[in-house]
Order: sequence, then structure tokens, then C-alpha cells
Amino acid sequence: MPATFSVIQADITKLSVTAIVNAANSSLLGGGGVDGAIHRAAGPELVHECRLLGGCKTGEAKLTKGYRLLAKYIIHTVGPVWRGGTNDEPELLASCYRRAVELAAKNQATSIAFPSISTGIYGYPIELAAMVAVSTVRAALSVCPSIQEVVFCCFSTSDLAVYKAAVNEPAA
Ligand code: AR6
Repeated sequence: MPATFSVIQADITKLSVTAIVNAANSSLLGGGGVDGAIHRAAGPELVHECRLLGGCKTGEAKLTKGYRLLAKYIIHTVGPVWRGGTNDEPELLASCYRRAVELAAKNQATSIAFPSISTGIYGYPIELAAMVAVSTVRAALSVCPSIQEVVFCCFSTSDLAVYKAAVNEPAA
């Protein structure tokens, strides 16, 4: 069975999936945006586990438990800061999505939810980022068929419309 893709507008910390992805920074010790929301919702044990991970490079991903979240796992990945698009930003962003899918599959996750990595504080243009997200996850799933459900979790109505267009759903 091919995986189902859904695009929703929600707070990712509330989702009931095996793994949620965090748009973290290289320290993995928390920050603003979705990272801050995930750390607040998961509780203080999360940062204790993160301290043991030794940080994370841009384009890489590391897994922790979900603690107080409904999600069993949090996959922390570090997206690129947008610097005009000619500094490997697309490759690094694609790597975040690919590595997250690989880690989820390695840990027997059947469902995974992504925020729009790099498009907040890191400034990646949303239309470009959504295309990278959808195409990379589609390709990664062909080698990780155990994942049955993929959720692109948008925070704003305008991001929702962009992601719906990227997965070819009609805008609401
Ligand atoms: N649920 C889903 N999406 C959210 C939530 C939420 N609760 N909160 C924000 N977003 P950002 P980045 C959306 O800035 O650009 C942190 O300080 C938000 O609207 O969180 O990768 C880290 O520590 C946007 O669409 O991540 C890093 O230093 C998307 O999540 C830096 O920000 C990503 O925005 C990473 O910047």
C-alpha cells in the first residue's frame, strides 16, 4: 500500500503519530518556533536526552523519545539558514527530510509528521521549501515502505495553501 500524504493546519505537538520532526538548531538544546513548542510540550526530560546527543549538523537528524507528547519519537533535524539559495540550501533541506524518513523507518515508525523546516526563523522561501519537502519525502518512501502515513503540518493558513498545491491537492 502506498503511503497516504496529508496536509493539515495544526500544532505539531498535538499530533498522534509515531514520530514528529523538530526543526531544531545545531545545539539541539531548544530554541524558538516549533523547536520551543516541542520542548515545552515534551517537558524538561527532553533537553536532558538532547544534551547527550552532542549536537547535530545541518542536514542531519537525531532521534529522541517523545516524553509527554503523544508521539513516541521526536526526530530533530537542522535545516539550512537561507542565504540566497546558492549555498547548498536545497540539498541540505532535502537531506533533512531524507534523514528523518530513514530514522523513522529504522525505528519502525509507521507515521511521521513534518513541520515546514527552515521556513520560519531560518528564512527559506515557503514555495521552494514545500517542493523540496514533498519531492524528497516521496522519493525517500520508495526505499522506506514501512511508513504508511506522512503528515505535512502547517502552522499558518498561507503555508497550508502552498503545501496543498505542492502535493497537488486543491486549495480549500
Ligand atoms: N506546530 C507546527 N508548526 C509550527 C509550530 C507548531 N507548534 N510552531 C511554529 N511552526 P521555525 P526554522 C512553524 O522558525 O525556520 C528555532 O529557534 C513555523 O510557522 O520553527 O527551521 C530553532 O531552535 C514555520 O512554518 O524553524 C532554530 O534556531 C515552521 O514551523 C530555528 O528556529 C518552521 O519555523 C530554526 O528555524
